[in-house]
This record gives sequence, C-alpha cells and structure tokens, in this order.
Amino acid sequence: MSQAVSYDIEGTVGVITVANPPVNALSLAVRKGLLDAVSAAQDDASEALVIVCSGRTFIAGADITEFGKPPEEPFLPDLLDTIEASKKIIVAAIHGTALGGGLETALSAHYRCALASAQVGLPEVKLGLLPGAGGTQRTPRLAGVQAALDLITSGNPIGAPRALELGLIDKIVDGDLRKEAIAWAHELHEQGAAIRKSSEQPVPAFDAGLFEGYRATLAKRARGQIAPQHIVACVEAATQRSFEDGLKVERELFLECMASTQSAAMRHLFFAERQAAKIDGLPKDTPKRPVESVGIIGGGTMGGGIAMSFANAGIPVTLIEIDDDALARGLSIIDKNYGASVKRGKLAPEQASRCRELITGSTDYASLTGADLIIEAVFEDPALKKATFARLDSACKPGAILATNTSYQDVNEIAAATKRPEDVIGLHFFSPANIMKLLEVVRAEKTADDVLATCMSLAKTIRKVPVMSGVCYGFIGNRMLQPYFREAQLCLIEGATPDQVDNAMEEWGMAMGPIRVADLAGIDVGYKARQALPEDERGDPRASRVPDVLAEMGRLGQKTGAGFYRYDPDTRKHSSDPAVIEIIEREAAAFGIERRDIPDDEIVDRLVYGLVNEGMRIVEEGIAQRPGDIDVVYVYGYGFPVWRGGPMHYADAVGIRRVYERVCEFQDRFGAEAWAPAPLLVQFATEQV
Ligand code: 3H9
Repeated sequence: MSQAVSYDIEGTVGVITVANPPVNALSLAVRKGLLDAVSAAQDDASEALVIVCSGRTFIAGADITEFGKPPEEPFLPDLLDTIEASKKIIVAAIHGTALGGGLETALSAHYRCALASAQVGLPEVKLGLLPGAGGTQRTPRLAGVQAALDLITSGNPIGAPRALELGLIDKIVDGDLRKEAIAWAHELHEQGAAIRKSSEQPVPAFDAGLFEGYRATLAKRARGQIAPQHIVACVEAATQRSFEDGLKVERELFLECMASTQSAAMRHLFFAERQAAKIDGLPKDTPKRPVESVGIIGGGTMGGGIAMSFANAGIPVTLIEIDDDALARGLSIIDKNYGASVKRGKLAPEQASRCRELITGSTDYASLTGADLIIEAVFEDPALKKATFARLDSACKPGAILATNTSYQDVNEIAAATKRPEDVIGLHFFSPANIMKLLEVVRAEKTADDVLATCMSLAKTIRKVPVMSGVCYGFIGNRMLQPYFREAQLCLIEGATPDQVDNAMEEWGMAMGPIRVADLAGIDVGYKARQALPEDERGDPRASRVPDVLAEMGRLGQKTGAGFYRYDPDTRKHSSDPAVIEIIEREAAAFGIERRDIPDDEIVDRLVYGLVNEGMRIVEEGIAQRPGDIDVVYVYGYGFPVWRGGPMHYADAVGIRRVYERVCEFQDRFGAEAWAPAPLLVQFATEQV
C-alpha cells in the first residue's frame, strides 16, 4: 500500500481509504495504492469492500498536475477495470465532491452511497477534456443518454438527491458515512447481492435525434471547442457499440483532447485562477475583518447587481440612493432581475424572495453605521466619488471597509478624501454584477493588509473570481482595452467595416466583437471619458473620430436603437448601416487615409497583440502580480475565449518571438509610439532566440 491509500478489515468488510489532501486527486500514488488494495483484498478474509476518502472530499478527479507529463502505470482506465472486475462487492462511499476520475472510480464500483450534501459531476469539459476512464460509457448506461449528455457536456455537478434520481448513486445515507457504508456492504453480501457492473447495464431507450440536437446546440454554445463535440461522439458510441469498443473511442478522443492546445489553455486557467487568489508577500494567516452586513451607495444597474451578489450569498445589504424615487427605481430593477432569474429557472421562487428580503433601501447615510463594508457605486465622476468618500468617512464605524467600484479612477486619490486611507480599497465589479464572475480587487498605496485579505476571501463567498490589481488608469482590464479598441477603430477607418472587425474577432473566439461591445456599453461612455481628459491625452484622433461623430449625432449604441449598427427595437438584433459606412469613409478621407482591404488575420493580430503588449507593461509595472492574473481577468471579465487561455497564455502558445516580430512589424507600419514593444516583451523574445 502507499501512504496515500490504506487498507484495513473492519469486522468482515475491507475498507480502502484514500488520503491524498487537499482533494484526494488520483495521483500515481493513489492509483497504485488502490490497485494494490483491491488486488490484495481479492484473496483475504474480507467478504466485501468499501472505497472511502478521508478529509474534505471524495476523489475530485485525476491529478491535473500530472497532465502533460509522461503517463505512468497503472493507468486509470485499467485500474477501474480491475475495480469493476473484483470478485467481491465494492461499495463507493461519497462525501464532498466526486468529480471526473473520482466519479468514474465510483461508477466502476458495484454500489454507491453518498451523503445528501455530496455532489457528483464530470467537469472534464471545463479543462478541454472528456471523461477518459469510462465516464462516457458508464454514465449513459446508468443515467440514460440525455442526462449523460447534459452532465458531461455542461461539466456542472449535481447534488446527491438528483444523482439518486438518475441512478448514478443507489442510496443516500445520514451520519457517519464510513460506518454506514461498511454496514451496507455487509448487508449486500449477506443478501447475496450481485456483483453489479455498470459496464454490463444496457443503455436505456433514447430518442435517436438527440445527438444531432446536442451537436448543433454545442456548436453555438461552445463555439470553437473540440471537447464538447467529442463527448457527443463518445456517448453516441456507447449506444452503438460494445462497452469495450466504446472505451476505445473514448480513449482515442480523450488523448486527442489531452494533446490539444485548447486543453493546455484551459488547464493553465484552472491553476491561474487559483494562483490569482494568492497575494505574494501576504501571509496566509493575515487576519480578516468580519463582514456581516454591507452598504451600497448608488442603486443603478451596477449598485443593484452588487447588492444581489451579496444577498445571494446570504449577506444583508442596505442600498443608499439620493431620494425616494431613485431608491424605488433601484429596488424595482432588483425585483425585475430576481423575477427574471425565477422565470429562467435559475432560482426557486422561495430562494429569490429570501435573497430579496436581505436587501433594504434607505436615503440616509445614518443607515450605514452598522455596515462592515460599504461599496460606492455612483457615477464615474471624480468629484462625486471623493465627496461620497468624505461622507462615508464620517458616517461609517471605525474599521469598516470603504470600497469604490470605480472602473478607472485613482483609488489613492479617493482614499485621500478620507482620514482612514488604510480602510479604502477598490472593488471593481463587472456588469451585470450579479452574473459576471470577475472582481478586480484594487490595492491602493495605503490599503491595509487585513482589508485586502478580507476582500480576496469575501470574493469567494460571493462566488466571484478575485484578481488583485495595482492602481493605474483602468486597472488591469480596462487599461488593456485601450489599445484593443484603438486598433478596432483604426481598422475601421483604414478600410474594414464594423461587421468585418466584429466577425473576425468572434470567429477567432471572442464572445462579442469590439464594435458591438462599444454599442452595448454605450458610445457616450468613451466619449465622456475622452472629453474629461486634456486634448493631448485623448489618444490617436483617427481612432476616436468616428465614435465622437456618432456620439454627437445621438447614436449612442443599443440604448438609442443605433450606434455603429442599427438595432431592431423588439429583438435587439443588429444590422449594418450604410450611413455609418459613409461616415467612416468621409472621416477617413478627411484624415487623408486611403482605405484598403484588411485581411482578417491582421485585424485579429492587431487587436490581440495590442492586449498582449499592454499586458506585458502591466506585469512589468507590478500592476498585475503575474501574467496568469491577466488571463483570468480577460476570460472572466471580457469574453476572451477560455480555450485560448487568455491573452498572455495565447502569446506563449503562439511563441513570444513571433508575437514580438509582429509587434515590430506593426510598429514599422502603424506608428512608433503606439506599437513600441513593451520592454518585457523584448526581454522574453530575446531570451527565446
Ligand atoms: C479527470 O478526472 C480526467 C479523467 O476523466 C480521466 C483521466 C484518465 N488535481 O479549487 P480549490 C488543487 S480531469 C490536482 O481551491 P475548493 C487546487 O489546485 C479532473 N490538484 O478548492 C488547489 O491547490 P492550491 C476532473 C487539484 O474547495 C487545491 O487543490 N476534476 C485538483 O474551492 C484546492 O482546490 C476536476 O476538474 C486536481 N484534480 O474546490 C475537479 N483539484 O491550494 C477540479 C483541485 O495549491 N477541482 N486541486 O491552489 C475542483 O473543481 C475544485 O478544486 C474542488 C474543490 C471542487 C474539488
């Protein structure tokens, strides 16, 4: 046996215990330990066996840190064959999360019990993979084809009660899982229960048209991704071939996914997300301030969304607005949003009303005296923000955390409007704040360590993915948007159409093209931000001319029915507008630009390498702790394709040298200043020669 797996006989039942913290991943030691234990148990005095895990969870999957390294025997599919072939009954006892290879291990046992709180799932698709140890073959046999397709293509876990309904587990137990599982194994043996192999179960009847439906839906929902389509092929194979032949299909497609750049990108993000939650130099045991109630200043779309995020996590919120009308408007938007969540089946009605009850409104700052955290979400007006913080300083209790949701302003200056800058921090939510996962946590010069530690951990409580940013104009995400949007606009004026720019980026994988994003956000947002800057800080006039003209015409984007595109008032569907092409051509002529055909790959490279080059500066300046943090920001906040791993990972995958050379080419063609390669890009490229 190995240290990671122990084996004892308790009474008449052999108990195999996996102990590989933190999540009992199926490392080589665990696989070896399980194989040894199951093999040894075949000939000992035990009458039946139990597989159970110590610590916080059942096996949470294959060990992702081993991926990409030469595989070592025993391989998981072979181990699971051995488990299933055991001549003694094996019971899997599940608590915590049985995920991926963990659930596959449980499915190769003959019977499964779980605590009601347990969850099971096959999340491989989120790593660009498919279940590679029989999951695509055993799941449809137990749960049916449709449930299997849902479980495996979504990657989302389900609770034990649902797993019981589907037949993925056989029994929910209360109390001491280990004891209950041992008793059940003994009982099964006494009853002469069969050695029930999932692989021998017939696939229940299903609708033959199902597969084409999933293929079509996934082609849209998971555009560009290989794994979801391969999953459909594997489950289809389970319905058409023998178990052994189905396994062969699964193996071949699993290995293809494993070798893909997509899976490498998604595995990178898995670890980058966890790394981003860690602050270098901040001890793990930094004390945290309790946050049991939250105040939010501003009940607009952003403030309301933030309020919902906290209420959804069970934290009471007081929403402050300037007068009763504004407050009523804010609260009614929240009501509408909860109503929509119920309608879409995302929240049960009781759950929605429980959350809604946690949000109260007020027009008086005195209601904030008890709040542990106050988040300001007023208009992006520097004077207003500072005045708000001065008011908060007098209204809030000592030790309360004062946060600003500004998207680009100087948090040091905002903090200086108070007498307690150590309590001030930036919490930059993304709209819609109740849905978007990203939270930029902006550490100002004087932010106290415990304030930072509290906010990083609070982000997890409200189910956000936190990334720390230093203070600079736009922080990590919005700062990088500047070259991205600049290049999008330059491509327009130099010869592309809005459709061409957007389609090129969407086909490359962005959730939404940059011109459509501008229309969605409102063309006035950038316009006002530019107007607030001195003329020499407004950037390349060729890039801002067309949006300025549109803003001045009142074409502000989706909200006015027209911007770069026209929008159908009922469906919000966009269509291209010849009037905009005329404006672009006219403004190009005014700048003396001769419009030309721009290839799609030039559009993509200019926009994406614009992000990369700025990202390099952000890392070098210490605004982001590491390149992976930038990837997390872009994937969770800006619709960057997860399967490309974020801009910095993508640059690595392309080859830093190639990126550098293309940036130099753009510098020659389009402008020395805008395209000056970041020093860190130069350094990495030189090191790669
Ligand atoms: C698979 O199974 C393929 C098979 O089908 C076929 C094979 C042939 N491996 O998330 P947390 C680490 S693919 C290695 O913060 P939580 C994680 O990096 C796999 N390490 O905790 C972190 O380390 P650190 C399918 C892993 O409580 C620490 O554990 N399974 C793994 O918020 C704590 O993690 C999955 O995709 C792993 N599999 O959430 C499940 N998992 O402390 C992936 C975690 O150094 N895991 N670590 O930063 C999860 O979804 C969550 O970790 C879990 C716990 C829900 C389990």
